[in-house]
Amino acid sequence: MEIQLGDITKSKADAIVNAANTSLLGGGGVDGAIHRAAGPKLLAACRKFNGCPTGEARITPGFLLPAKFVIHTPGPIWQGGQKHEAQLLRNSYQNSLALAEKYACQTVAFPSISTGVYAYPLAAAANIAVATIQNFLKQAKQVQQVTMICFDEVTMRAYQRALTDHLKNT
Ligand code: AR6
Repeated sequence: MEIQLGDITKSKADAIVNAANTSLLGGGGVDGAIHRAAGPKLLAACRKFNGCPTGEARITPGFLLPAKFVIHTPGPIWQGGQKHEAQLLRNSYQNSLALAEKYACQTVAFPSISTGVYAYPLAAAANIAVATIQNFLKQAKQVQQVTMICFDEVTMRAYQRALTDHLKNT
């Protein structure tokens, strides 16, 4: 996997992942940016799902985005760590990757799910993301490259640290 600084709406990956909410009807942060860049057809496609539970994932076309698909997953809202947040965040990465695999995506780009408005502690979230992605890549048949696209340097450094630690310990 790779870690980059950038704007996920510019990514040419086969699929980009959206840090959505359970309504799947858009919001602020990366969700707002993806809906603005994809155009109004994205919202129309999302309405058909009637929402999505935390940790699950749904796929739509990318419409006006360079990416072919958008995979929408609501990550957990941080509530102190005793509300299954870690498992739910793992599920968001795992279920998004499983959908990418099912749709024969070779390249997938993720934002830092749940570490913005949802307030998941950054270092802990980065460790979960890296471990889940690296484990998935060991057995993936379609997905070849996964990129974490970090919007700021603090976030990028946290994911770089998580990847370095993961590679040291495996
Ligand atoms: N490209 C990549 N990363 C971005 C971009 C971008 N264009 N814009 C923001 N980020 P957040 P959450 C980063 O709050 O915590 C929405 O309203 C951002 O800096 O977008 O999962 C949804 O509708 C941060 O590092 O997502 C939900 O209601 C990361 O993306 C709620 O926010 C995630 O921040 C989801 O909260």
